[in-house]
Amino acid sequence: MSSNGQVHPATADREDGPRGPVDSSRIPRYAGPATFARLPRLDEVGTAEVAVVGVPFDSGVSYRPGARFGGNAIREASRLLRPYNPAQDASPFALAQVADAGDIAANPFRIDEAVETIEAAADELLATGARLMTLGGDHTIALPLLRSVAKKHGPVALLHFDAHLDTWDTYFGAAYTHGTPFRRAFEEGILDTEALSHVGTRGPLYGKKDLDDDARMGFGIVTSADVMRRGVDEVVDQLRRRIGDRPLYISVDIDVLDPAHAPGTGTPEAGGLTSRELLEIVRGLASCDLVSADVVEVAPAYDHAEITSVAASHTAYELTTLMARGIAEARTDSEHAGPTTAGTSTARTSK
Ligand SMILES: [Mn+2]
Repeated sequence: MSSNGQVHPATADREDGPRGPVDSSRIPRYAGPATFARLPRLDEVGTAEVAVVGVPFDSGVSYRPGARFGGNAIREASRLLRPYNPAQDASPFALAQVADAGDIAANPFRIDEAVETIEAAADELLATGARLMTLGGDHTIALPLLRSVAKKHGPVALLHFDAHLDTWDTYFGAAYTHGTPFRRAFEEGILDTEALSHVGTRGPLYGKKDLDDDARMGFGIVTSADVMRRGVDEVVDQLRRRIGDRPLYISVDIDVLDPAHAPGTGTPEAGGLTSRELLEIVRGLASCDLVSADVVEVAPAYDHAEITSVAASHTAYELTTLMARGIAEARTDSEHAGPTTAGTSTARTSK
């Protein structure tokens, strides 16, 4: 992203801890180019502990296109996020350096090449020590992201919020689509099959075999109706038991939400979660070792009044907070283990 028109010129100095968002009491929230949560760009801070990265790719969709515009819609809707998260009692941008890494330039005409490009770009960011908070893009992008994360951590636990299973085999003979990433990931052995869960599943399938295949891969399902009947706390307990202390990847297809809460998406299904339920389940996973996450399938052309992108921006904020808390905890543990220089817990505001 260009710095032209930037109203908060970067400072190179990071010695006082993470650089936080632009001060919205001094510079109006609606001014200047949008980065996620008004955070600095990655090139302004050098390295980040959490890199927010866009993947404007939607050539893998089976129905409505448009998720290529999702990342920037989420960034625009994230202007109203504030630095303290009371639900998790944490200031994520002070606990860790979070920065907007811009977009991965994936080829819209060659899906195979795009998948390779996304994997290589994710490898590069992960190699710097960053965790990824990826903004989609359609769900195809989860496969290269999981490949990259598994190279670093080994097979990962997967928590998949979605109306759909996304473990179908092919569409029109194509292996890489937004309905097939988790079957490919299973086949490649990059998922920990003891800890795979779908949450929010609902809607018609092609046949019962879809569910049989999915169960054979090791997935457990918490349907949208289960969340309603059993409640958030019980669902969170079950998920946490299943995940344990494994490295965890969370993939959120925004169509997990009811179309009332997320109309701007490619394959909407009635009877979904509320945004309140989704945010509460995510917050409940604070003890888990979240190594990276994505929020995908925001298609702003079908949105109204930023309903969908606001929900997505808050979801990404909660996920980012989980990662920042994990990073801060790991730092505290290593400080107790040996004499290292302590970082401060306050983020400076970008001027
Ligand atoms: Mn999906």
